[in-house]
Amino acid sequence: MLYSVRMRSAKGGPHEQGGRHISGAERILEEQTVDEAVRQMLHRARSHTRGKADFINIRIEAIDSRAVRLVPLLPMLQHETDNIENGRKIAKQLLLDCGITEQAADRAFKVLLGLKESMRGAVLLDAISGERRDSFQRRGVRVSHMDVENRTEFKRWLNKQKHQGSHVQEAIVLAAKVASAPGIQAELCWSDDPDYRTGYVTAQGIYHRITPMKQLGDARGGRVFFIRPETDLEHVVQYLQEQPVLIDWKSKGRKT
Ligand code: WAQ
Ligand code: MG
Repeated sequence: MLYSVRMRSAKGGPHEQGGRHISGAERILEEQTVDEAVRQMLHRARSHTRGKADFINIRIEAIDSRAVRLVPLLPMLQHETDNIENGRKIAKQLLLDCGITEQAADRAFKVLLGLKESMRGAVLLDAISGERRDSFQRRGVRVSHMDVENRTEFKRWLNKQKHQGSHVQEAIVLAAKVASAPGIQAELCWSDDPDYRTGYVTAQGIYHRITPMKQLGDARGGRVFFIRPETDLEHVVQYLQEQPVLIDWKSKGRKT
């Protein structure tokens, strides 16, 4: 038996009552490590750069380990440039190169740049028409039930690759799950944390880190998942939200 441990926190009351989202985190763990994970999540909710949460929800659920799908980690590439405009240009080009239409790519930037407040989840856009496909409105589709195997070792390995910090650790896990979902063609993301300027595009099985993607001090970020037109929406949403996934980061013979 494994346990799914999930946290979401907000300020100004619960999310459902209009509280502003502060942070979220999740793990898939063996029973004996659940307590420590809960403690870390509480700390995170109370000391986040987006503010101190006054609503914290932690949910713990048992899951059958046989239901967990193992998914490989994506190879990473790094793109650095001197300004935001160029960062976004690189991101757009990567999207076009993998078959997203210009219309859909432009729409994605427009949606993310037009947000007055961050969403908790992601926007699903049609990779061809650019039309929004999910019906989650201001909340978006929340990807959940994912983690990485041997997290401590994974962090050490990432640090050695010069990919430091919790943002990249978490983003790469989410991106690997998203990339494994049926019908997803690409992802565009930048953080809603005001002090974090790196964003990414996942396309053709590669995680492209891009710096900078936004202004320092800006607390608006977001995610867009591009889906192929013929995709069964219900199926992909169910996979993103509920399928337990563990990232098997050693599968390509990576050495630690
Ligand atoms: N499912 C769907 N969308 C999510 C989720 C989720 N579980 N978590 C966050 N989002 C959306 C939501 O709209 C947030 O406002 C937005 O993504 C940004 O979330 O390589 O830190 O957690 O250095 O602030 C990317 C670069 C960092 C990492 C991304 O995102 C790197 C980041 P954040
Ligand atoms: Mg954030």
